Amino acid sequence: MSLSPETISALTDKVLHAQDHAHTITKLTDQYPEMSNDDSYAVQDELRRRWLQRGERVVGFKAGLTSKAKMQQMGVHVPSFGILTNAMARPENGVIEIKELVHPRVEAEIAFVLRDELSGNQCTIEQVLAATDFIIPAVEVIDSRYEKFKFDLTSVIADNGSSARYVTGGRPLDPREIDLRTIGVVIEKNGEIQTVGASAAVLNHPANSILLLLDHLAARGETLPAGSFVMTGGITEAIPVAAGDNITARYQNMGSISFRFV
Ligand code: OOG
Ligand code: MG
Repeated sequence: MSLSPETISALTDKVLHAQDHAHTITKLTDQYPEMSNDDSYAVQDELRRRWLQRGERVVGFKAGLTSKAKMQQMGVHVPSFGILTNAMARPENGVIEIKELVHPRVEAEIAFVLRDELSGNQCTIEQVLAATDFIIPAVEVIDSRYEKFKFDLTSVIADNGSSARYVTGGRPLDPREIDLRTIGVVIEKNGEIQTVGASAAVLNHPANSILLLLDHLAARGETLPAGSFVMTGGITEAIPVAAGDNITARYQNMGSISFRFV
């Protein structure tokens, strides 16, 4: 950590204002080049405190930048983690207000819901699957608060990994019933295919995102509580959206998720 608690608090104010009021800010590392990833996770801690204070509930976490497509699109080659609250959730077949966002993009992910707590940095994929209640399709709407959607790892962590909205839906599955590496996904915008992928794109197996998240949490003395909802990262590159766009993400054997931007 290189920044003082006062600076972390001021940076949290800045990020939270941009998130709440849908405006851009310059990269935090432009102002504080010495800022570290630990400083940025301290900003996330402070964001979490503010959200809890105003009555939001933490429902889980997201891993991001976990596929080659996403790393190449963003020019950042190390995964990041973020916090998810109930206020970011939107219903399947519902609408998402574009005016609440800066320059949103959508990405299709596999999400896990845990039945049991997971902790420590020694877990295996088998342990993750045994602790999982179900997996479910999730479309994340990311919305960087940084100008032109351009950032470095330290800055994007402080913006909670560009988290903005997410929509779950389709068909939940027992992760032991299918091969988690070969789930195909198709993203359509207004009926036209935008991109296709398979779930192995996420670190060879989406449960590897959970293992990285557990390492991250263990290093901070935290665990992944029972009931956690975890999004494992975009399988393909993210697709820009505008008002009027209809989005459908189709998952092999897991149904589909649709919603609309207004
Ligand atoms: C960072 C968040 C990445 C994912 O699934 O890869 C992410 C970004 O691309 O803005 O959520
Ligand atoms: Mg994502």
